[in-house]
Amino acid sequence: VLNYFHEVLKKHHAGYFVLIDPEQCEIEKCVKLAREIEKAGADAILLGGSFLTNDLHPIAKALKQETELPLVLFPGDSMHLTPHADAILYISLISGRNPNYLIGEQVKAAPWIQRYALKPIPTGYMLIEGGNKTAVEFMSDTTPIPRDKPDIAGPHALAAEYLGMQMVYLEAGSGAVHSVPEEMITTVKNQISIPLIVGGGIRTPEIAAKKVEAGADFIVTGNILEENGSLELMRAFANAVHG
Ligand code: 1GP
Repeated sequence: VLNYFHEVLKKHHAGYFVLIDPEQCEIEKCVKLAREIEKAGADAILLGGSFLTNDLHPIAKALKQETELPLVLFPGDSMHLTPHADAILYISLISGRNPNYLIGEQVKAAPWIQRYALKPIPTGYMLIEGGNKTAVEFMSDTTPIPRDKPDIAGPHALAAEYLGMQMVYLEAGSGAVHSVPEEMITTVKNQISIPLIVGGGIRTPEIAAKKVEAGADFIVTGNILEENGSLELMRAFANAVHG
């Protein structure tokens, strides 16, 4: 899947991922959304969220059966695992100083990732202040990096690369009032050579295009398509990101 991500970057200016939060949709709605995501030209489906009470297995299984797109888990913790996916963003919340989300959940998840034969993609996950308290901030009990401090974000991303991580994810949090600032994206991008994912609070294709221009390699949208999952809007996002 990581090779596929690199292929996407060779083909397009940047790639587009759509996040499906299993907490926000029942199976049929999730499947319908996934079919539209595929038709719209997105590059992968991320599946996950900060807090989960729905059963992940049947949702992932249905998505896998109904679409050809890579299905990548985006877990909130070590319980959010299923064999019905292609890969998992093996994230360490490096902007925080909570050891449980730096290494604890990863240790608990590792044997299950092996058992389920999921491909782990080591990802340095950085929470950036988004103007409101998001679920990820609350659940992880970590302090986001202030949005006006790109100089703090840069070395975090560089440390992720030096630790051998394969991607960096700048996250304003799902439903953030403010998305990650362009200045921060550019600062981080200039310090690393691994792909940069940006998500949280991106609500229009124009804003997505600005993030790409600033240096984002992959854009993630979630909420906006759960609210308005029109094929047209998804196509507009995919086109804006692919350039
Ligand atoms: C959250 O970055 C994703 O992890 C998506 O955020 O739901 O605000 O688009 P939104």
